[in-house]
Amino acid sequence: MLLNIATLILALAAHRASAHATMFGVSVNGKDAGDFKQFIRSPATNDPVRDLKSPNIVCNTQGGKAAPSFVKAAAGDKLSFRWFHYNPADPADYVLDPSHKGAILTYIAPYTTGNGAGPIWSKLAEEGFEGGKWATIKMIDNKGEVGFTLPKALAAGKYLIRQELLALHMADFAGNDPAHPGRGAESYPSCVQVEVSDKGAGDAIPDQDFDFNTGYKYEDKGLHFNIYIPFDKYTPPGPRPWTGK
Ligand SMILES: [Cu+2]
Repeated sequence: MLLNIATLILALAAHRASAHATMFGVSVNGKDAGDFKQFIRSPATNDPVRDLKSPNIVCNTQGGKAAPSFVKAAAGDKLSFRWFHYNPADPADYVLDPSHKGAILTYIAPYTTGNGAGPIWSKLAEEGFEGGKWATIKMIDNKGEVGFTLPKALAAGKYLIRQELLALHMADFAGNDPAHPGRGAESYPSCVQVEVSDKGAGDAIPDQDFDFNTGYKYEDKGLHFNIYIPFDKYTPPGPRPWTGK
């Protein structure tokens, strides 16, 4: 009981409203892709999403508002998404509060102007707790950048790429536990419009058909996980990554 109270105080203290993050940029093979508002469907705030039944869990609160343009890339390119707390131009600001320990997951779907709800997603990359460090802490160490590679086999065309910080600092109780309201994993999803060129592209269409509203469950061990006690292993929610093979 004492441990539980200590954990609760720790978790509540960690959850300052100001401690969240959102996505502020994209690089392709190390080159900045320019004004992020052109291709990221940015939410109006940096608040987390906790409701697994809401379409906001997919591409956040502005997910159904298409951005004007696309990041141009090729199959096999190394993409990098850049996260920050609030204002990357403010030298006193920071990437993410280190209380927000958790996983970083990247998914892809065929392009839609809609909000991304439905069984259209495949996972491209995931990192949870490896080498003694949470993925979000590695991201902070890496100045907010999270890299991944577009599979060589990926077909040319327009896509949405969704990257999610999955903070687990409140996830020692399930997100729908009536006895512990406001707890559970905090998702920070962001969707980027990407156009993959014909050059060097394969012909594989991502086909995992994952649906966040039915595939993410409150009791999933990847979303309901106590980071404050010793553990052997953490497995993120969702399928294992699609490789195009
Ligand atoms: Cu936060």
